[in-house]
Amino acid sequence: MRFTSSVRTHVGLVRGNNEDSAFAGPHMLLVADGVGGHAAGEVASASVAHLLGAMSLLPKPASGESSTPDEDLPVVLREWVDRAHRLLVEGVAADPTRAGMATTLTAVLTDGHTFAMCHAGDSRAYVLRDGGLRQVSVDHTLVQALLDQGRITPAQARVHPYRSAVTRFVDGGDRPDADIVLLDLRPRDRLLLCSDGLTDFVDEGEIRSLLLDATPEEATDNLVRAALVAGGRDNVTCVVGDVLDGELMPWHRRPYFCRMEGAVTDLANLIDPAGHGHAA
Ligand SMILES: [Mn+2]
Repeated sequence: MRFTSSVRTHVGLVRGNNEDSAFAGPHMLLVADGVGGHAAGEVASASVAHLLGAMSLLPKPASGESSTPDEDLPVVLREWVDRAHRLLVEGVAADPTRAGMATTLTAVLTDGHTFAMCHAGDSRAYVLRDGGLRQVSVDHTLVQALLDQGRITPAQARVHPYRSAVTRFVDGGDRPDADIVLLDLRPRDRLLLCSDGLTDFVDEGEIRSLLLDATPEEATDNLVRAALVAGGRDNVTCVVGDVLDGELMPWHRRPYFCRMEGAVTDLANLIDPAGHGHAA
């Protein structure tokens, strides 16, 4: 199995810069929403998105790509996230004005048989199957914690003064506390990864209807447009990927099927634009 996908991002109608990054390739889908002053939010999201996206293009060093046992996929993803974290540590050391930069990360990787997701922050992953939409990520936010504890209602959560407070990130500080889980996906499932610039402004009923009966390109266009119609007060990024029955794409063909959008498309935002791998 692999993905066919579309990516769209928009700076929105209020903000002057886009701190979101997205990557979509045959074997990985990813959204990262950066935060931090002095343009460092862009650096965090772009560097993490670029590193993980590039890793998904590598042929596996072992003997044949399909020989890897399924349970290794979360371990692989964990290693990539740790490597991205070390890159951000290095980026802060190189330029202390980047201190405090951070990014959400929601990424799904496949080895052709299984799917693993890593997730930190308030970007989201949804699966559309047989017309039903299901959120498969858990928001790492203060309001989600209060909801889990039964201390507020969903209605109170929507208007909570601290609803934008995110409790987990990938940043240049401690090793990231990302969720890494296997996802049960099969051919004809549709994945949506999105930044909070979509979900803060467009409800899940509308998201579902915009994902139905549309190509990935139409769906991403219509989702981003819906966020703008609703005010567009944040950067908005959507990745829609359909699960295809088929072999992994040979490594030399993968770049032709990859798309990047947002901060990651500007080389000036990459901590290691030459990809020398100092952080490895
Ligand atoms: Mn955002």
